[in-house]
Amino acid sequence: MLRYLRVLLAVVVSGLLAAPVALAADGGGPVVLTVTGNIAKPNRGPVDAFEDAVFAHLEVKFDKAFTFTLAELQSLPQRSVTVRYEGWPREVTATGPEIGDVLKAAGAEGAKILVQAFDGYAPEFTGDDIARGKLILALAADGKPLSFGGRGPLWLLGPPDSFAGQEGEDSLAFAVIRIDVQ
Ligand SMILES: Nc1nc2c(c(=O)[nH]1)N[C@H]1C(S)=C(S)[C@@H](COP(=O)(O)O)O[C@H]1N2
Ligand SMILES: [Mo]
Repeated sequence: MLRYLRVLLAVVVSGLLAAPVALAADGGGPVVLTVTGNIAKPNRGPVDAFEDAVFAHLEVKFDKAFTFTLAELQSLPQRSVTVRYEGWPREVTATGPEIGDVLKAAGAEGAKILVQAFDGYAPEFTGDDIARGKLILALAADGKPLSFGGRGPLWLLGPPDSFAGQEGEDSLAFAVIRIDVQ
């Protein structure tokens, strides 16, 4: 009987401990970025019409992808961009991983890089644009994490010469949810 109780106690305790450990192992939070297209090491399967409601709404289709949580993006080398585009009330210093480093971590390679936002806005870049190494996926600005409903949680940002033919802040998408590489 005592032995039975001890086993029962062990099962209950391990059950209590299991949940937080699992959360830490996946990066500690929800997925904030999905990289699709030509990726070498996918960590998830095809778009699911029910679970992936926003992708389904935007008519996004993929059969494999590589996902990042915010913590995983924070664990990549962080870069800063200080910029003030026309019409902004002040200069902004934003930090986050360089987009090339994000693609490298996802094992993504290609000449056509589409950065898609929550509202469907989806500017396209070339491999040469990315190779300039000037575009970051900002996670924070002026020391504060970017919010959903604000410019976050991920904001594509760079100085005025970040990519070929750049005109001001055109193509600098806020609320980025997906990068597709072809
Ligand atoms: N998600 C998203 N990001 C976007 C856009 C958009 O429509 N959706 N418009 C772009 C364009 S064309 C410009 S000029 C700037 C406008 O940003 P502002 O609010 O700082 O003027 O955001 C860019 N990022
Ligand atoms: Mo614009």
